This record gives sequence, structure tokens and C-alpha cells, in this order.
Amino acid sequence: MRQLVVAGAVVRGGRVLAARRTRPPEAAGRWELPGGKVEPGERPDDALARELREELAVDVEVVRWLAGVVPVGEAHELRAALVRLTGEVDQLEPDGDTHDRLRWLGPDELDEVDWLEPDRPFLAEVAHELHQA
Ligand code: 9L3
Ligand code: MG
Repeated sequence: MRQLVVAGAVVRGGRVLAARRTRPPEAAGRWELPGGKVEPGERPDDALARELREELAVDVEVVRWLAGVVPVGEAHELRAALVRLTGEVDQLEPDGDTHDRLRWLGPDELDEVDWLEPDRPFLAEVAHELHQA
């Protein structure tokens, strides 16, 4: 059984948040939908909210899970959800530990960053969603 990793497509104002990783070395400089590993017994929605609180200091709620499950290496698999920000949102800042840059990308800008491989299969659905907005 692969351990589940969850990622959030944070959508606001017709754009999605992309975050540039700082680690591990092979992923540094590549962009992702932020998130992380679901802990044992944790619900995926809760794990995603926890990860985004830890990494970006934002509160989110899941709108819906996107189609697909993508293997990550030998031990993990990735699911991604559309999420929206709840509560007060200041300027988002990368935490410096996990991410060193953030960008808000419109539907026609998604190919402007070098996404991690496992995130790419979700981008068509994200683009479709952004075009609806
Ligand atoms: N991963 C890939 N795409 C993503 C996320 C959030 C994570 N959008 C990969 C990177 C690591 C593993 O999943 O190999 C665990 O993620 P993290 O806990 O290092 O964020
Ligand atoms: Mg993470």
C-alpha cells in the first residue's frame, strides 16, 4: 500500500497557487500544488488543511477532489483537490523551509513553471476549472 500524499489546487480570482520547492535536492526549483503526506488515521481533507496551514499559514476547505491518483516514487501516491481559502487572507508568503516562491497562475499560464512530474496530470482539470471562473 502506497502512502497517500495530498495536494491542494488553491483557487482564487481565476488563478491557482503554484509553489516552488526547496527540497529535497532533486525537487528543488520545481513547482507543485502544495501539500504533503496523510498521517495514519487522518482524513485526507484534514491532512490537506493541516499541510496548507503548516506550509502557507492559510485555512482552506476542500471544494472537490480532482480525478486521478498518481504514483510518486515507490512508496507514495498523489491525489489533488480544488480548495478555497477561508477566513482572513493576508499576502501569502512562502515559508522558506518548504517553498521559496509562490505564483498565482491563470489558466493560460500553467505551462510557465516547471511542475513536478506527479502534479502534471491534474493541470488540465485545474485549467478547465479556472476557465469556468
Ligand atoms: N509531492 C509531489 N507533488 C506534490 C506534493 C505535495 C508532494 N504536489 C511528492 C514530493 C515528495 C512526496 O510527494 O516525494 C511527499 O511530499 P512532501 O511531504 O515532501 O510535501
Ligand atoms: Mg509538502
